[in-house]
Amino acid sequence: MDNLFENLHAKVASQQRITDAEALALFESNDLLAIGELAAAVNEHKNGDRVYFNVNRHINYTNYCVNQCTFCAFSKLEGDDEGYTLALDDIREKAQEALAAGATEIHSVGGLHPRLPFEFYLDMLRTIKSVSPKLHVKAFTAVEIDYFSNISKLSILEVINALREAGLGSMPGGGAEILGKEVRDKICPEKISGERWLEIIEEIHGTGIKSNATMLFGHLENYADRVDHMRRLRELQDRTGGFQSFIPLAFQPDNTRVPGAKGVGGVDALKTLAISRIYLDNFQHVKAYWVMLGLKIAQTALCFGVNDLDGTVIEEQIGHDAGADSPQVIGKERIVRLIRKAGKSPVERDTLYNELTVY
Ligand code: V47
Ligand code: SF4
Repeated sequence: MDNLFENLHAKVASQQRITDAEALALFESNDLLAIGELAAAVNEHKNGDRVYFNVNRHINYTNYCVNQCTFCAFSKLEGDDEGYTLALDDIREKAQEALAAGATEIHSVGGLHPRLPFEFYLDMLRTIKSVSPKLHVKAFTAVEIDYFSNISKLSILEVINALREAGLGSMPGGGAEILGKEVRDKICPEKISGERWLEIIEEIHGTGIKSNATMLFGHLENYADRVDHMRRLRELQDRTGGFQSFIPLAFQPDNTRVPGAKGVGGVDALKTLAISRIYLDNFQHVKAYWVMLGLKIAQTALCFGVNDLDGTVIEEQIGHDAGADSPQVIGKERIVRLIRKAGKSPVERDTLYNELTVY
């Protein structure tokens, strides 16, 4: 073992945080197995051999979006034949199906629709909760919260409070992309800045609402951009403690407009997941989103420090529009089997990581 890994093993064993320079050195190392071993040790200490999943359904209520992020194959402009907006009745039906299939969570995000009023989003939450108050609604990103504030002329806090009253339970981690300005200006110039994303999330955490954090990787960013992204999240988490899990999202290049982007190989995916586990010492969970990673890499990631396999999903659109070749849905039994075959103990959780069934 060379010096880097010796030092880092000693550091993580004594609960010390690794530096940005050390994270960068890990990205530049080709010793994937040593990185994985370190990440697995960190995760073992935090979560033992438990690997979480939940039973959820995605509802992407509209794909119309006033932004045109270059990495996004999901968004459509008005007039496009492939554009859609779900009616409240459709949303109710999808929530009923989810409930009947044993879902505990509805994960709902969409584009920034040019004309829907803020009231639509409140009605959507009320509709889902009317199906069952037990369904946890994890919805909207900081990008949408900022947009709702613009269209409703309410403050961020007023928007959050109105959403919460209508049934919002927590928030997913989308919209973070790469927080640094140079890359962000190239991949999503119309989106709120990285600083604004962090500011809104800080306000959300201040109200007691939990969220996740994502990082979209494998497009135009370099390793230093990834470390800078994670540093900003680690600093915010030090202040709020409001992030539940970190989810590195592997970029899917089909039908997108990112010049020269080729998508993410298995080595880069595993390395990125593992390094995030080592670096983000104040995040309890690192999630492998199998929709973007594929099931095989997502399962392998469980030996590289990852302790969450996301959910059963159902009807995912954002990654599949961009060419993800993973299934649209996988059943609970399959997730349990994948986790067991990785030598771990599957645990079904709810959105807030309360344990529901230990297998
Ligand atoms: O913010 C868009 C990403 C995100 C592409 O919090 C793409 O539990 C890859 O945030 N290739 C939305 N990614 C998805 C998301 C998410 C997913 C699963 C779980 C959770 C959670 C959150 O999808 C967007 C964007 O970063 N995205 N286009 C693409 N071509
Ligand atoms: Fe719109 Fe979100 Fe797609 Fe960007 S990533 S174009 S904000 S739907």
